[in-house]
Amino acid sequence: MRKVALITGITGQDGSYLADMLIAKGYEVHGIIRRSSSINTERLNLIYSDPHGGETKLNLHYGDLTDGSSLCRLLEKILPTEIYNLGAQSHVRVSFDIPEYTVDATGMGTLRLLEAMRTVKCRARFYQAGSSEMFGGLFDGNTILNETCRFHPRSPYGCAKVFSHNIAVNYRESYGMHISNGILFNHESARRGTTFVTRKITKFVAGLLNKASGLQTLYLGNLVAKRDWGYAPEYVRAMWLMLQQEEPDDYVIATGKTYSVVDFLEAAFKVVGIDNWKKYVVVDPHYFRPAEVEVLVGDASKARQILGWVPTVEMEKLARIMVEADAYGENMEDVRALWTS
Ligand code: NAP
Ligand code: F7E
Repeated sequence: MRKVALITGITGQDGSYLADMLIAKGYEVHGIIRRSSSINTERLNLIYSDPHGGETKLNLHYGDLTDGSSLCRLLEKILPTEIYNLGAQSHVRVSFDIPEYTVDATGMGTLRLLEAMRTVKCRARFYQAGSSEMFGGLFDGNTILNETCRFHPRSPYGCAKVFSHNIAVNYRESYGMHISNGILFNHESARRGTTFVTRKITKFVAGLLNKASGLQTLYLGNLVAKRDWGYAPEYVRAMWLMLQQEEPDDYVIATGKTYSVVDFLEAAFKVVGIDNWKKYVVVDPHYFRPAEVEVLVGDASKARQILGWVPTVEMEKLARIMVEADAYGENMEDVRALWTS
């Protein structure tokens, strides 16, 4: 059977891992990339090969979630059997600065892609990258969030993701499309963007090992916020598992444990043998958000029962993996082992 995947957001953290995993599973992988003045396909370096050199399993195409006609043309050309919609303006703080663009790409982009599918009669299975930010400020200190909890987004990004989730459910119900929504809690890795809090910390900590780096102060925002942090390579496997099910459905993907930014700081500094992280950290209100999501923790029991998905990397191990990768480079053997175990 043809196994052809189309990934939006392939240059991002999750897209690059997913592409690697799918190629190993024998898929022909296609990804949509945006034109930019400098090349930003760095995360794909390990799996990219020049198409002029013969057959390649990774195919990149220019397109954009804000440009519906490009999506139609690509679907007609590629004829995917699975579509993973990971493209988004994914930074919560930045979504307050560019709300219109965020909603256009992260919200309307999903609708454009689904409409493109209807227009060209594409029956591919579809994964929508939902987020724990959709729950937002719901946490009351007791509730571990699952698929039955209501949404209360606290940012333009969260609002856009709620729209995408709802339109995905609506297209599943209206047109019988095989669409699954993942509601993923924070997941991090060596490939995490450097302005997200975990990677900002691990990059700084690894820099302390290199005296020449010169950075002695780490400016951060809200240190008491708590997140359910998992490991991205495990989370992309959950996306794939969702599309292998006979019936489409919605799943929370999370570790079930929550830690503060302070906890993560302590764990990351401990990797390089420093107890007194306070000596290096200064709180800068610039990084505060107009509305914050204080605590998130997810219940992935449904994914465990139906998909057989179980996370194995928790916060302390995650901090170690990330600091070591920032210091010495990513260990892809360990990453790929997670997809075959
Ligand atoms: P990421 O590293 O920020 O990657 C986002 C990707 O989307 C990049 O490839 C980016 O391209 C692309 N993109 C941005 N705007 C686009 C547009 N207008 N058209 C097409 N592509 C566009 O995000 P990630 O961490 O891999 O997350 C993947 C998806 O899961 C996102 O939808 C995110 O919102 C969602 N999510 C992430 C988490 C998490 O903790 N990581 C949790 C829940 C949900 P450029 O490289 O050109 O910028
Ligand atoms: O913030 C606090 C900040 O930007 C985590 C995205 O992948 O996960 C991500 O969104 C917490 C927040 O991730 C800094 O206020 C403190 O409480 O790393 P973050 P996020 O906002 O949780 C969700 C699930 C997604 O879907 C998103 O796409 O850390 N914080 N100091 C800081 N955050 C940042 N970025 N920078 C700081 O200096």
